[in-house]
Amino acid sequence: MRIDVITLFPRMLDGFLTESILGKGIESGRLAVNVHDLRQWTTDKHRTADDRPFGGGAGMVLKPEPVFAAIEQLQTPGCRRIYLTPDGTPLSPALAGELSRQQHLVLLSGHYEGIDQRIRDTVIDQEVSIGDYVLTNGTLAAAVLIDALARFIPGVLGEEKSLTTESFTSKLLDFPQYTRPAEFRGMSVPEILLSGNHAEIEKWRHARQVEKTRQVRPDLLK
Ligand code: 6GU
Repeated sequence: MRIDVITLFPRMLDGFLTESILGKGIESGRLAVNVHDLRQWTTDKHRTADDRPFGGGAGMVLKPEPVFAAIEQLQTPGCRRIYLTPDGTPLSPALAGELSRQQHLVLLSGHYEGIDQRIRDTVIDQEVSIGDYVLTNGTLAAAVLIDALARFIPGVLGEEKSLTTESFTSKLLDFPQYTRPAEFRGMSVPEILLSGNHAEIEKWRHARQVEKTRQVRPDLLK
């Protein structure tokens, strides 16, 4: 899968793309992420990518010219062009899974008060939000989207089976995990986990999941 990110803050993604599970997916060639500085498509000497909004108001708005030029250069037939914005469709596991099956995504990160509406009307296919809070720009949201969908690309997550047992694919929150030592500062690991009785362990874990979900996210049980 190929992903192109267009942003005013390309360096925000540096560490994110080289570390951890995602870095391995990129190394293995299953995922290729290219980060582009929007300013490379500006044409004036100040490299202006934004301007004040018509009609007045606070903040700055991304200008159409560099964004159209960027998307027109990077897009391929059949690719999905996505704008990250707090007024987009909420990101869900289903959406992350669907996007992970695309061949090519172009992700546009906006900033400040937004982007010229003509961009959204013409060269954007889908608008995605990562939650009901506002970030200063969409670059971290693009990172979140990439991370969420990379987990659905076969071979990117080390162990395939962790996908199916984790939170939200099952609609239950996770059970508690423990590792060595069995006793730490007077706190013991629950006896059942040391018993080797896998049927009983499964039962215990499921009960903890239901208990945790009822406490923290009762809406998921409805
Ligand atoms: Cl996609 N962008 C910004 N700027 N803020 C957000 C967001 C996106 N999703 C939630 N908050």
